[in-house]
Amino acid sequence: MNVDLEKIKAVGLASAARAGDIIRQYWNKAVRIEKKGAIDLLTEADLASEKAIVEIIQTAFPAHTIFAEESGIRQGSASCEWIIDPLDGTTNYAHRLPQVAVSIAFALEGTIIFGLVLNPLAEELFCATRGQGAELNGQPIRVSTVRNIRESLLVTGFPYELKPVIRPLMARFERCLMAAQGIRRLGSAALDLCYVACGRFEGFWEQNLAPWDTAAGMIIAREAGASVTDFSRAPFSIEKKEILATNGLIHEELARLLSL
Ligand code: 2AM
Ligand code: CA
Repeated sequence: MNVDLEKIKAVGLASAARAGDIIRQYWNKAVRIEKKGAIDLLTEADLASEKAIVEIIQTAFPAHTIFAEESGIRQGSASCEWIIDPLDGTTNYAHRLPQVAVSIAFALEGTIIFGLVLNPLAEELFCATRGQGAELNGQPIRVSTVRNIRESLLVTGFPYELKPVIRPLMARFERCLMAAQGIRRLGSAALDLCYVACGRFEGFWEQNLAPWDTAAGMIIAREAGASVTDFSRAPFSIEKKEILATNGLIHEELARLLSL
């Protein structure tokens, strides 16, 4: 099947720009509001962002499937699918920590061929097209060249529902913490993947993510030279519950630390 990739990119970028404006507007509105009020604004920002993205994409491509976090449904032609997180890093947003993103990916017959992750507060736009590399604000990006875990800065995330996974999660965390130069926990899986892509981190792992958390970040990381697998080194797909993304050079070592 043939698609107009340039139009897909243009529409994806236009919808992200609109969503970014919305997220910034609510962010500025929330300055004088207490935390409880901030949570309502968060929900509003989340919903308004998704509504804007969906409207722009549906107007341009009425037959495409849209799979987005808040509506969570898949309808339309399965061969062309948009996978959308209108506001990744929601807890950060509620606490006014500017580590948030809009994440938009496009899949053709099940293969992601375009992805973008925009942090509208930091004004950083990551994007990638399959086979054409990855960019940050228009400049090509690559993974880091650090070769061992001892010199690596790693990033991870914790799921909302901790109880079922707390023991293996802490065991993995302990092993990696003892082995690495340092570990960060920033709260947006989409940005974590992009930070591996541009070499800020050597590796990222997390369990219990949803497809919209990883779809765009995964292609950005891969196009920047990252290895992206599950914890057992099998190729990652967005339906999987575990993700391990590294600069490639520390992949084996980190996978070994994660295997319990
Ligand atoms: P969110 O901010 O959109 O909810 C934090 O560890 C990262 O994981 C964020 O990207 C967060 O997305 C996501 N996340 C955490 N728990 C999740 C869950 N149970 N389902 C889906 N995504 C989750
Ligand atoms: Ca998310």
